[in-house]
Amino acid sequence: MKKTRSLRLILGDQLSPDISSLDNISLAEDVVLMCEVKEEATYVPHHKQKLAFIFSAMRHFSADLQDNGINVDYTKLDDLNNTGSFSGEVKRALQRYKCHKIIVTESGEWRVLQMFKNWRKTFDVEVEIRPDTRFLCSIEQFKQWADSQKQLRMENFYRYMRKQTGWLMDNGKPLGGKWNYDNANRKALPKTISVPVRKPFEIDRIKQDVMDLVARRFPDNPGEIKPFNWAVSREQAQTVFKTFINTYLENFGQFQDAMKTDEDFLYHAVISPYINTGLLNPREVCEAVLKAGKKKSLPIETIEGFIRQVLGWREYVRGIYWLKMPEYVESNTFDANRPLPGFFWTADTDLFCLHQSIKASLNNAYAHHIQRLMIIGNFALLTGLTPEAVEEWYLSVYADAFEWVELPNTHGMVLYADEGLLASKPYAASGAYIHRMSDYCQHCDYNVKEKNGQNACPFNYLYWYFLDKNRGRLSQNQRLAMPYRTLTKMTKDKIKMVRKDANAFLSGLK
Ligand code: DLZ
Repeated sequence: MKKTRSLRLILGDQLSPDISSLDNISLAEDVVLMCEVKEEATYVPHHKQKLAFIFSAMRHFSADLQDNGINVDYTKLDDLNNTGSFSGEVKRALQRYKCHKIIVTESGEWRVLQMFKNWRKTFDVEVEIRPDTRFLCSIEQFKQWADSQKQLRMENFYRYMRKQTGWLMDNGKPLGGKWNYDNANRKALPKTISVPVRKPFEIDRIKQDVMDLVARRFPDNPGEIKPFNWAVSREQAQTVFKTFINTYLENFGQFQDAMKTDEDFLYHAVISPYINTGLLNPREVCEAVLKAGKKKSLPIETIEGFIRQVLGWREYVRGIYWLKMPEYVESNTFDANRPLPGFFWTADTDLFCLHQSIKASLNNAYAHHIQRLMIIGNFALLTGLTPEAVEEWYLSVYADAFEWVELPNTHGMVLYADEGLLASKPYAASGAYIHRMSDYCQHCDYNVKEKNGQNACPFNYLYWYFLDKNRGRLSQNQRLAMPYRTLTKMTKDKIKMVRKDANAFLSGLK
């Protein structure tokens, strides 16, 4: 008899009811395979909460599929026969179910896609790899856009996507007259404002089992498992998103770049882990924000700021990743080679802004984008930390981090290690920026107003040291014309002091 059964593999970041690998599934015949495997759990030292979030979300998703009459074969990490890899689990399932075909949605990561392609040679069955239709721009469409461009700038891609979707458009022109309201997204938080507290979810049976598993199997991984406040099902993720719309959205735009001591989430949506694992769909969140903006007459900078992150940045970095992998990782613009300091894993540093941002990352498996870019990333850039180590850290600690999104953001935007392919200038800043955007400096042992000497904020002299050291590469960059004019006017003695302070600081960095 002819075999007609398909094996449909669903990965831990493909937890969407409309994932293409489930299209035209036969409830009578087909089997969905989901597996917790050591290979994925250990390819970087994932934060404990990231592991618990992904495994819990996978188990909930499997239960939801089964409630809908779908046949799911689910391997838990601790199952005795678990081979520890996708390939091993697929092989076992093929033998168990006598399938004639594997169906899978293309993976988010290049490494895993190579594995899928290899299966065409190693398994004696057809392997159908379907496009991931959850993105708003396909890989093919991005390539076509890229071919039409001299430079691959996010802003131009974003405008293209605004035209494609018609979002925030008015007769072919940007709504409100401007494409980008980034300038209006940079207000510092007033002292008196208090951010509404977020309600945690209850720890259900699935979460508790998984938290116990992670605590037992990964005791030395970064971060703490508790408090575990992540939503782990589509229903819970929708609740988080609705709360964002009703409670936080109206202030999100103006305070997008603000930072405040011990306020780890401020007005951010904190939905990136849910979109990146598939619990929420990027189109649905954008449409809901557009609708709320109209209904509540919210300021354009709020709505545009949100749409820019999801329709612009998120789709753009994914496009860059698939356009440039696997070579993308190889460049290292500044030949940066300093090892990651130990405090990245403990937050034990006397630079208060860095302490706050790393502490937030380790406590929550999350930090908002300005902490990631302008505090932790800025420090990594200015001190010349090795790109590979910084990238592994970002991929490990954040619950939303999968290589397709982490790598361009870290390699390109944070470290400018891609020779400026992604960012038009390095995101380098002195203490003045941190002081303007946060209240961190007032709690810090260093003095942000001092430029040199033992008490001076290290970001101050490290910033000028970075520009001085990289004159050859950066001084012709138009976007850096102003700081280079200042640097040119600096006296020799002043530059000597900058170099001395920076070298003393860097030699003490462990
Ligand atoms: C991140 C992750 C982890 C930690 N564990 C699993 C797992 O056990 N099983 C699984 O299907 N997916 C996991 N993931 C997500 C995968 O790493 C992700 O799907 C691939 O990197 C492809 O993007």
